[in-house]
Amino acid sequence: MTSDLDATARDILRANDRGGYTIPTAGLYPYQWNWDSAFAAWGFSTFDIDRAWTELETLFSGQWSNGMVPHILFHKPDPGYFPGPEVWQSGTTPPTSGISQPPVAAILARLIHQRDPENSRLAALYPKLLAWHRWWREHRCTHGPAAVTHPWESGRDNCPEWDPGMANVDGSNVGPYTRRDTGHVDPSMRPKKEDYDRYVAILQFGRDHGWDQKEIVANGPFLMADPAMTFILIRAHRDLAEIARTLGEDPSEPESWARDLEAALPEIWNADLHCYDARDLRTGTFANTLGSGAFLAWLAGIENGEMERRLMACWDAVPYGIPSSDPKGPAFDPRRYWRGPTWPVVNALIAMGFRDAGRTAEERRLRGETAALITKGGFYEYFDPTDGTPCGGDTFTWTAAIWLGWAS
Ligand code: 9WN
Repeated sequence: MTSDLDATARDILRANDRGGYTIPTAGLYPYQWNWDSAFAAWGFSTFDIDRAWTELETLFSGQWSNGMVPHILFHKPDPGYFPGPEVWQSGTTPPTSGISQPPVAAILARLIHQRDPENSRLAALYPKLLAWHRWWREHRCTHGPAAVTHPWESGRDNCPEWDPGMANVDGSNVGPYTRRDTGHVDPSMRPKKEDYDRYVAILQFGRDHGWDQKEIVANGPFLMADPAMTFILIRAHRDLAEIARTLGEDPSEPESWARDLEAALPEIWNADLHCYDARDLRTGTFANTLGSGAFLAWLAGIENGEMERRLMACWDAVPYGIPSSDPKGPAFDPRRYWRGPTWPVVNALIAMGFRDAGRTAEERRLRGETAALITKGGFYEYFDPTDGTPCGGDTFTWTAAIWLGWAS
């Protein structure tokens, strides 16, 4: 059984390979996405190490001169996705989006290198990773914790954490546009029209200001501190420092960036919620909602008893995986994208934290629940955590990749 699924997972990665880069799934997502691609590389590393490094190299071929690695690389035009390159207008080659996505590449590059101790390809990537991490430091960590300037930058598009920031975005003047996502999958499982109007409005602000990072952070319509991004960055900075040591480079910069983010954690601790929470940096208000971002504390090695009791109660409320929002909270919607479903890819990141903290029982439980979802439902994008129903896109690259790298 397991070996059949291993073979299917490898077939999915090969079928989604467009020559040097992997699309998340045909139809719905026809381009190269940033964090999907880093997971794809991890999946490839289990059976084709050369292809794994190539995936990361192609991702960094889209790096901007300011160090940012964009969230989408538009290698070849495809009318099946909105918003495409003509909307973003990056002015770069290849054309890209104008925002970034969770920087998991250093975390996964380190795991890939453990399978391939030869240093040359990691060494070539290292300065590019360092430049990207410096971009995060200079343009997204100016308020202390890591911030996102667009819900798409977080990778968790419509999660309830973004509701207070989105409430202040005016989406009424964006002009006509045609969504493509709702033609590929069930619209009731996707973000709503009012969400998309605001996504487009935030995009238009960045584009109309020539993707000037200082202007976007100072005056853009959306700026929220993100616990998930903060925890991912802490872990990624530390892993980058380890990579530096392996290569005989100086690890002190990424080490100090990780320490500074740890020192900023009290700013996103919500004492009423008993866990880390997103915070609107324009108004100072907390989102007051428990989401999967809070669970990524373990990925950064952050623990405390109060948080643990709260998070475990949230997990115990569903049979399948970590829900993307609290099943007992008012926003919970078990099949609507990031407002309740469980995501194998996020479970894999949380499990890395469990493993490193020596929490073998929790790691085993999360792996078992994630494997059950895939075994019963297939390699879908995400799942209903209450009954395991598969949702979103099928033959999904990162679900196949985490199966090969972790869940199998
Ligand atoms: C916008 C590709 C991406 C993931 C994100 C996920 C979704 C895009 C969309 O798909 O976002 O970037 O159009 O909905 O939220 O995490 O990287 O799989």
